[in-house]
Amino acid sequence: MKLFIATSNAGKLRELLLLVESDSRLRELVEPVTPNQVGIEIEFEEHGESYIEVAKHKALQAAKVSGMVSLAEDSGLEVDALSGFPGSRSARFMGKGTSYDLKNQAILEMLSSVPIEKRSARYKCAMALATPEGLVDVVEEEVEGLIAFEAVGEGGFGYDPIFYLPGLGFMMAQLPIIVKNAISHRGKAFRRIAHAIKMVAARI
Ligand code: ITT
Repeated sequence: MKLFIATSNAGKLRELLLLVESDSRLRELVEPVTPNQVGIEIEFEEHGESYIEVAKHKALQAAKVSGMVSLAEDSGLEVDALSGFPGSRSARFMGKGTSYDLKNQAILEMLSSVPIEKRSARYKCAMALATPEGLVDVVEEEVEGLIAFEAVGEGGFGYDPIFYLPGLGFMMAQLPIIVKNAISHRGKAFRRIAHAIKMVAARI
């Protein structure tokens, strides 16, 4: 079965492709298809609802446009000291074209006087699976961390250089992608929805 990985975000795409690849049963059942491979430009209109609602909307829209079973997700970084900001505005904060070096510096500056014990944050990810006939499943997961005092690491994408994992003692951007997938909001959400993907693939 073809599975359309409906995202315009290269970092998300890389992680999702590896998640499919890492599951031996899925690898047999599913052929992942990227927007580039089929010449579909993903440009979701974002509605200001919950991650779950936005993820559902993205997956349904993608399935309709592509005619394929589609996987989409909506995610964001929530910083407690900023009352959950940037949250659903994580991609649009300072403009979509602004580099994450600048976005990360801006967040570090906003938190410059915030002590370590008040720097808690989390990544959230809602992931949805839809067929052209309708929604199949949606899940939401998160990973807790702290906003560091400086950006470190070259891996991952987005806010990963400032997202510190106290349990591991590393920034998210210091983890190899396979380790990030093992602990991340996206990896956890994917492993939960993988069951639904297998069910749909077995039925088709
Ligand atoms: P699509 O809607 O096309 O999938 P997008 O980047 O616009 O791509 P979102 O609206 O879901 O996606 O925004 C998610 C943003 O949250 C993303 O652009 C990053 O800024 C941030 N983010 C989410 N997961 C992340 C991760 O694992 N590492 C770093 N930043 C992340």
